[in-house]
Amino acid sequence: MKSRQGAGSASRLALFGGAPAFAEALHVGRPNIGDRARFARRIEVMLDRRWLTNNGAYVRELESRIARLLGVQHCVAVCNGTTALQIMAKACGLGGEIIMPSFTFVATAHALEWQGVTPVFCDIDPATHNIDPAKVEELITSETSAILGVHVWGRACHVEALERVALRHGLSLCFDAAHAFACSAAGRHMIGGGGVAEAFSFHATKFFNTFEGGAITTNDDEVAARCRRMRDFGFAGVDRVESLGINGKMNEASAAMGLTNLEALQTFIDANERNHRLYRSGLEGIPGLALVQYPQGERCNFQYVVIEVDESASALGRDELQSVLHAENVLARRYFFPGCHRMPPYRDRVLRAPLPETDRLAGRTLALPTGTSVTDQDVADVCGIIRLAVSDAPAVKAAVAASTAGDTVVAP
Ligand code: T4K
Repeated sequence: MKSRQGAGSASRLALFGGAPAFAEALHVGRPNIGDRARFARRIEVMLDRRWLTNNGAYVRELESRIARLLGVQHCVAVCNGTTALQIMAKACGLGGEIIMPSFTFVATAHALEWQGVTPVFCDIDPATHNIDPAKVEELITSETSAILGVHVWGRACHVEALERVALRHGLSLCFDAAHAFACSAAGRHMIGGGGVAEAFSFHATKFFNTFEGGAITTNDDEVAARCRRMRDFGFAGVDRVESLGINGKMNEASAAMGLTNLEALQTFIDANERNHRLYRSGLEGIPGLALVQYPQGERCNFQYVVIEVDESASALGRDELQSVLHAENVLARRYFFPGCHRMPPYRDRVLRAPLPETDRLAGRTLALPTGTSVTDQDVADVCGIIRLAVSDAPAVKAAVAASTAGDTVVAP
């Protein structure tokens, strides 16, 4: 790998025709994997038991361990985070319109829209990247049934402020906690027990994964019972269907992965925290670059390393920086660009209120590789590439424009 240390000409960047810094792609979402031997043993046991899905022993064990970890009464494991959101919404009786942020992965909106509930997009607080409670109220109509907060990057929403708005208007409050497994809110409570219910994703790219998977957590016995029924076609017993349902069950291989990864949870968090710390020092002082920080005094999973690029100070836009990194085989991602409200089918609708902060942020954020497969040297190299690119921003800008237009890229 070529040296990235020190100031120098950006001509060393792969953008100008050199070899990429990374021979293999450095991904943002490489899965964390716990002890393989323990996982393999669990799979053997599962095969011997010949019980592969439908509320198996591993699923039940995983649910009770997660409930204990999060300090919540009920955990209902399901096949993915999107289904968790859908079952949660249905089990909580949400309909009509739901107020939610646009600055989130599109699954949050799709999960609602898919079942005929209309997402109404609310702007975010630029300081937290989360839904702005002060802006929720002006979006409420007689059709509104709920507020759906998203704990973006695992940083808790302003739960109490949202609770106050929900209470004032008789709305339900639920959360998309896809990013927030093992994180706390307000320094005390683990995320999972907020609002009526919360929905988690355990997708392969999440720091804790069950291949595909997710869960709904709640302290409400009725909601939990409905979620259990609904994930299993509405069955409440053999041959006894009590409600509408779907197939949202988690299988035993996924639960075995979950149990194995739970045992390694702290190792994953430590690796993420270390990477985050290394990025913080590696990116320090680069003009126009701000690393999203995690709140002191909270439990955090540090699973996203996100930078905000302020082009007026860096002289390089977020997309240009992404082009530089991609040329080096660093597959940084523009989470969450361009915001749900600018994607089909939502983009053809009239917004109830403008979303200036969402638009601004969606043009500035870039997620960088982290996780247990990312080494200290990888982080140092990624930081070196970014520093080099910003140090010679005008030349890099011109080169990105030329390569986009299909022209010859001229080294500075
Ligand atoms: N709510 C929120 C707030 C969410 O962020 C998500 C999902 C959901 C709800 C829905 O939960 P799920 O239904 O997905 O459980 C990824 C994930 O697929 C998605 O789960 C996640 N959020 C979102 C933020 O990121 P993509 O489209 O970026 O995935 P993809 O395939 O491009 O993978 C990302 C990176 O990870 C790539 O560089 C490739 C790498 N990768 C991926 C997989 C699957 C690996 O290295 N190994 C792998 O096995 O959405």
